[in-house]
Amino acid sequence: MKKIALMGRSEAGKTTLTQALKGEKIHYHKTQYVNNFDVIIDTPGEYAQTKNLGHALALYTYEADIVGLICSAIEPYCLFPPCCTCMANREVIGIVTKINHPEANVERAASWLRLAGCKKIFYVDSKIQQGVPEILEYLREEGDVLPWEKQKDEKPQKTTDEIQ
Ligand SMILES: Nc1nc2c(ncn2[C@@H]2O[C@H](COP(=O)(O)OP(=O)(O)OP(=O)(O)O)[C@@H](O)[C@H]2O)c(=O)[nH]1
Ligand SMILES: [Mg+2]
Repeated sequence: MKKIALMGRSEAGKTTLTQALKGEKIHYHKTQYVNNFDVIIDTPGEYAQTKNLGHALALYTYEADIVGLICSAIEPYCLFPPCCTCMANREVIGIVTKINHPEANVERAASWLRLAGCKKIFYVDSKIQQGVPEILEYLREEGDVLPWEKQKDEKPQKTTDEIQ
């Protein structure tokens, strides 16, 4: 898998998306520091909201193959300045989260991400895995086996009667 660094304001849904991408049970956990996992870097929202910590985010992009700017569909304003993606010498994709929220304004969030410079935008509800397979597919590299393919290829377990 290509390694993705997730960035966005607090509550945008970076950790929930991380859990969804890893196929873990979704549970709330406030991110206190940068979690540099094998193929995902989950950053605390405060890094994107604080000028000095923002510089640290720029450094973390060098550890990733792709940067994911996260904007939830219920954010009241955009944190990312126009054309900020040119600050990263990595591909930057946009991810709109919480798309099924009753107050969601999905197109507004997507237009902010496009304004920031994201050419490719994904739409997710991490809690129900909606849009998550599309991101995994995008991050896949040659030889990677995605979870649903693994299940398909797995042979059914033999029963004890069949073994005897
Ligand atoms: N329904 C729904 N809820 C979401 C989604 N993404 C996040 N949430 C909820 O939003 C809240 C904040 O999500 P987090 O993933 O912790 O947000 P974060 O961006 O990691 O926040 P920080 O760690 O503070 O930077 C949690 O209660 C999540 O359950 C989503 O796609 N759909
Ligand atoms: Mg978090």
